[in-house]
Amino acid sequence: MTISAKTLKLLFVSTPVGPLGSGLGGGVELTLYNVAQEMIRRGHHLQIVAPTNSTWNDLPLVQIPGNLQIIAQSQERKDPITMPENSLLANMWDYARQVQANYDLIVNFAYDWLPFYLTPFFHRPIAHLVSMGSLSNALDEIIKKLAQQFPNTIGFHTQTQAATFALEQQSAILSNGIDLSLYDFCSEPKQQLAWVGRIAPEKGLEDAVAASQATNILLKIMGKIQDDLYWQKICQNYPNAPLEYLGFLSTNQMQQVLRQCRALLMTPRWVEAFGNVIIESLGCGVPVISYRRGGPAEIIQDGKTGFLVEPDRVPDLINAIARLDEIDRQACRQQAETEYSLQALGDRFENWFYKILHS
Ligand code: HBI
Repeated sequence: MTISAKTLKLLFVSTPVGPLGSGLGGGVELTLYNVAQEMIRRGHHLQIVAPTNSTWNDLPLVQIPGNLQIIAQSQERKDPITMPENSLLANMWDYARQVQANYDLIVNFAYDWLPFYLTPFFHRPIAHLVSMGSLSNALDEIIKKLAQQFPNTIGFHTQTQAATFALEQQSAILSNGIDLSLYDFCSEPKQQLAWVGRIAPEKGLEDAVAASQATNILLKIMGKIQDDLYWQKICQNYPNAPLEYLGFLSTNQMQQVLRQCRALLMTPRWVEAFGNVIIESLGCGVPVISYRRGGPAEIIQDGKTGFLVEPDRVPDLINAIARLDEIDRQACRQQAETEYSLQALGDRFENWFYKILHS
């Protein structure tokens, strides 16, 4: 049988920043789950190498112990690579090394130096999904080297994100995708807005809170508090903002709140590689108002499924909120179905895997 229709034996190696199901892995956790689910549905054989205490009991996990990796976005661009003792990352990749002969392709979901460095030492091909924009010189360097040595094996979510690494080679642009059956369309929202994401400085929550205070529209905030001081400072600086913090919710709980909102506010301070919450919002028929920066600028159809505004300008967020009635909520759901379904995601990843195995 030609390889393009062959059943693949895939080994997915998780992000090392938190157990799968904890939310610490942020967007890449959701991506890993959705791609794994879709590959199994297509009949491929899959094993996921995951941190201990992972709670995904409906997917085939091998749980590996060890100390979590420091999150990359908390480090400086010139910082040396750090590895804790008894590194979970090293332990996961030692496992992958031991079992590699049982698989056609290994897929790395970690935004960390080690898996990129180890790739030439493996005798099985490794595909790398890079889940954030450029943050570290050491990581940029090893990614650039690998892109030259193994073309097509580096995948990004968006062109904008890929551009931050300035690679010579054309890379795989995979966008992202979600299980749209988990998101219920809502045509009649309440007078409320949503903000969903890890509560940390790079996500710019304070701007959404400022817009909520200025418009006096209730802002439903959902997500894990990653930086407590940052959250406390926002609460002190905007005492009159009508906020409701709901914590880190399951996908179903989150979408039950999100779907009833007039819009999702996306206020990234950095080049958001993609922005899973955007397609989750579109899946519920909820338009997205975002800074014209990174992934959101490639996803939102300005004026049709949301609004793109000048980065870091709260008054422009407020103007866009006033224009929300111009948006047809059905058009938001339609875009999600066309571009961000599990089917569309699976096609992009499967084609990427076959392309790597062909070359
Ligand atoms: N930091 N060191 C490290 N490794 C990761 O895999 C990682 C991270 N920070 C954030 C993160 N992954 C994900 O939340 C994003 O890629 C979405």
